Amino acid sequence: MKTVYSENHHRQHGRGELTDGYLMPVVEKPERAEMILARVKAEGLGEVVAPHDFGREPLAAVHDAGYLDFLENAWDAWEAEHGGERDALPLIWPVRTLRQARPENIDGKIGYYAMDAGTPITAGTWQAATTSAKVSLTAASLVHAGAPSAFALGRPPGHHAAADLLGGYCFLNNAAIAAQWLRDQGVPRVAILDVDYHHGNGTQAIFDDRADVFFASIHADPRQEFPYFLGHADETGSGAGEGHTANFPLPWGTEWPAYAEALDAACRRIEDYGPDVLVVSLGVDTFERDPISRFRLSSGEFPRIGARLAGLKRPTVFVMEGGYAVEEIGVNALGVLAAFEGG
Ligand code: OKP
Ligand code: ZN
Repeated sequence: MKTVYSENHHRQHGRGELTDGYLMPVVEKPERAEMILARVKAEGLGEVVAPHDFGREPLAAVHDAGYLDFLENAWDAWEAEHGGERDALPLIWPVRTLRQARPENIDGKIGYYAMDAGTPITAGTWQAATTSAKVSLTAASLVHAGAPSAFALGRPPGHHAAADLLGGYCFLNNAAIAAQWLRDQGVPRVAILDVDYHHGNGTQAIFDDRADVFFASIHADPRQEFPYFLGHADETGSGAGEGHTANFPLPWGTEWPAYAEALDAACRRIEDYGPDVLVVSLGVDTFERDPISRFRLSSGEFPRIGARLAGLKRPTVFVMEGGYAVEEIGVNALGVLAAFEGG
C-alpha cells in the first residue's frame, strides 16, 4: 500500500505539556513519524507519496468555522499577548456553572476550545495540523480511486479533536475528515475502527447522531484513563445514530487474549454494519512499553491486529494516531500494516 507523508509535521513540535503537575517535554514529537517512515521504507511497504491540497471545505465539513478561525490565528494572538518564547496552553475552562460563550481574549479562547493543558499550540501548529488532514484526505482519495488500502502517516494525530475542540495532542480530526470526505464523494457507508489506547472522543462526538458513519473503539476504560469523560460501554450513539457507536473499554494491564476478544467483537459489529470503506484510527500506544499507556501488547501481537482487519475485506484507510515508544513505534505500526497486506 502507498504511504502518504509530508515533512510539514515537523512544524508541530511543542515545548511543553502539563503532566503530573510539571511542565514536561511533549511526548507527541516529530521523531515518531520519522521512525515510522524509516520502517515503511525498510520493509518496502510501498511508494511514499506527498499529500494533495483539498482546500478548506473538507475541514469545514467536520469542524466549526469559528474553531477553524481560532486555530488558524491562535498563535499570532498568543504571541501578541505573551510573546513567542513559550507555547500557548489553556489555564481555565468553561466547566459546570460557567457560561458556554467564546471570550475575546486569547487565554479565554484557548480555554473555550481546549479540553486539556497537554496540547500546546505553536507557531507551526496550523500548518502541521492542516497538512496532517491533507495526508489523511489523500490516503482516502487513493482508496476511493480503487486502491485496496492506503496509509496516512501524519502527525499531529486527530481522534481527540471534536467539531470545536482540541486536546490530547489533536487539533483536526484526520480520521473524521477522511470519513466525511468519503461520504461527500457518495460512499454510502463508512465505518471507523479506533484501536488507539485512548478513546477517540472527538470522532465519537462528530458522528454520534449519525447512521451513515459507524464508530467502534477499543481503548483503556475512561474510568481509569484519559480522556476520562467519554468512551464508556453504554455510549451507543444518539438519535439517528443510536446503535451506530460501539465502545469496548478494557482495564489497565490488558494483554493480547482479552484485547483479541474485544477486537473480534468490534470487527463483528463492523461486519454487521457492512461499510463500503473502513477507516482505521491506528494508534500503537497499546504497546507494553508505551511510556504513557498501560496495555501490554507485544510487538509480535500487532501483526495479529492487521490480520484480523484484513479479514474484514474492506477498502481500508489507515490514519496514524498515537504511540509514544519511539524506538518501537515503526515496528509496531508496520506490524499491523504489513500483516494487513499479507492477509
Ligand atoms: C493522544 B492519543 C500523560 C498525560 C496524558 C493525553 C494523552 C493523549 C493521547 N501524563 N495526555 O490518543 O494517543
Ligand atoms: Zn492514544
